[in-house]
Amino acid sequence: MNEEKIKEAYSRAKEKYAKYDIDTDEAVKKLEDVNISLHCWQGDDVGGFEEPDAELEGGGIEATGNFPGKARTIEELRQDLDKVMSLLPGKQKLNLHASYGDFTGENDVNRDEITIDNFQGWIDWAKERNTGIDFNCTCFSHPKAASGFTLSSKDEEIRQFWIEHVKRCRKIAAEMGKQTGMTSIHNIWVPDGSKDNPVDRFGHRKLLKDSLDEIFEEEYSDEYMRDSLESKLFGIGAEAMTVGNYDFYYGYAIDNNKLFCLDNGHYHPTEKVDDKIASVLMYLDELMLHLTRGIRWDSDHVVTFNEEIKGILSEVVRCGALDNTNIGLDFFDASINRVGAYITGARAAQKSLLYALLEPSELLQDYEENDKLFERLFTFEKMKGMPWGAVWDYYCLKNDVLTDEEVIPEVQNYEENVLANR
Ligand code: RNT
Ligand code: ZN
Repeated sequence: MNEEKIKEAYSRAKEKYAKYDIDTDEAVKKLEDVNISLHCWQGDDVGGFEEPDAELEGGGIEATGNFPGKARTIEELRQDLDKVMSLLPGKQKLNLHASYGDFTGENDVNRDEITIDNFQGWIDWAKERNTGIDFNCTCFSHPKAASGFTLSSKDEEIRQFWIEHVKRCRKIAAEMGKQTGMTSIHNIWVPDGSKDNPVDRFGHRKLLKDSLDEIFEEEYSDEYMRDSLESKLFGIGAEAMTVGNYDFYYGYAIDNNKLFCLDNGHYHPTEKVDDKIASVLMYLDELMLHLTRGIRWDSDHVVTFNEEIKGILSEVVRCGALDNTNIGLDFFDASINRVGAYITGARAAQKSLLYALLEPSELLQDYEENDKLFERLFTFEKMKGMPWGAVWDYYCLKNDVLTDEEVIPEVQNYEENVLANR
């Protein structure tokens, strides 16, 4: 598509949206300011770079597929992430898991011994790219997570091991924030749960609470790092109880002024995250999102431009919470080109946000308040046919990245010249 055509289509779209009092330039500007946190774990199917290679076990999460060319080393992952970022408009930061540090040579330490030395390379990488890093402790895929319990384990030695790990991760996150000049969100998700009905839910939840209390004793400047807590309904092998369920972490976050992480794969299938946003914002002033796509279960398929993601991001915009929402991606598909998966999912999230920013909010609210509910419904439908795609193309052009039309050959090229040689 040539520049002139994109601009022409954009100016027609701009006119159309103006009829609804929507300023497309303004929407594009807002979109440009949003930083998407790009999860490292799509690059290698949640494997990480520890020695020996950790199996994705004990976590109730599963990457399926064996498409060739996955990143096997930090260098390969960085190469892929650079490619991905070059194909994304707007801003991105990195969302790193602790298992993705540098564990070579002297840095080959266990998770309760990690230090900034394991991550300085990533910090330097981020600094060179003028961006920041969000961080995650890795409390799965490890022999000490094999029982299915980590921070809520009744085995005191195991519990202390994970407490130490998470404490160190928070310290590393603070250092990441300090060095990059961008706050690092440290997200805690633990797989703890049981396959069948336990008798002592209370005991495990009390242990998780005690562990968190101990972990958070050390305070870091908000400017450097903030804590986020991610709940879950169930996982494979933890069907009957997840210790850190919604009620648990929501209560804990409110009590302790922590961020709450909403992963849209972590709820009952008919329970929607968009409906939770305004409620959570009544009590907490900052959110973390894990955008994903579950098919029949928390399968973590690549995010697409669908009703669910549009709904979540529309709520964020409607609540005026864009500035205090951290948008992270959380999917991992090993059955397709992984760089292509990143680009598809990240662009889908950005498109959904653009779509949300192009909503005729005043008109819709007016209909709602005047009981004109057919009109509200029809307007939602009408907006689907509006030329948001022309605004998206213009956004790509303005950010000097390829339009959707040009993405496939570029990714195929990368597959042929880089991924196929791995
Ligand atoms: C698992 C959680 C968690 C993980 C990452 C790898 O169900 O969604 O966020 O996907 O930590
Ligand atoms: Zn998640």
